[in-house]
Amino acid sequence: EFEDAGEGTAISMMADAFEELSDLIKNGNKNDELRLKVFCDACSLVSVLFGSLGLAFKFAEMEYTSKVRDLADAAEIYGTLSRVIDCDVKTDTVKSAESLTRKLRRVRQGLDLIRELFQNFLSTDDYSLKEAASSAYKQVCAPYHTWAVRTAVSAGMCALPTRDQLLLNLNETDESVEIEMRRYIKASLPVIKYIDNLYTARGITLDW
Ligand code: 1PZ
Repeated sequence: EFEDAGEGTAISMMADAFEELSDLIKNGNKNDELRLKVFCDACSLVSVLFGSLGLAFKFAEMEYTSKVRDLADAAEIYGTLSRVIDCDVKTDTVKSAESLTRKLRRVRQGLDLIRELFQNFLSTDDYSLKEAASSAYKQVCAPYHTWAVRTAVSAGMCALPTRDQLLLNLNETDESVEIEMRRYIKASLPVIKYIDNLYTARGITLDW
């Protein structure tokens, strides 16, 4: 399903992009300077994963990609992630329905969901994709979702492919997927922490 474009598999491209982001954060981004454009480019690579999950997660894909797109569209105006939040703080719209700071928070939750899912997936061969995904969702996103959304997601989980089918869809083997997932897990953590810090440094809690 996923076409190998000659630059590696979907997961390896995601891992590459997040390693670059985490390097940027480590080297000289101490002053909140991560560029929104660079961040959104990395986040949009995640969309390729959705194609490997089947139709049940079409709505999750649309939800995630539209938020990344809205952030990307604002990249020229705002420049950096920190400016987005500063502007919403100023206008008191941090948590407002269509605010970019809210969209950034949701995209961050998506990145964390994938990290948790990969971690579960690798923790034991006996874990089905459905179990790995359900438990990741329960931990990372469910607390912030409405009952209706949680119900739809748990219905969708039943339609997830098997482990083996997922590997086929992603063009990975047991060995290669472990390497790539571990790279993403390691590289996404500093990025997630960096985003969380942008909020907490401005006195915004992370309980939403
Ligand atoms: C192999 C991977 C299997 C993973 C399956 C995970 C399924 C997660 C499904 C999430 C569905 C979200 C549906 C809509 C949620 C919205 O209510 C919220 C709040 O939006 P707001 O009110 O702020 O406008 N939206 C979100 O939380 C953003 C969506 C994040 C989900 C991204 C998932 C990305 C990872 C999928 C792996 C490919």
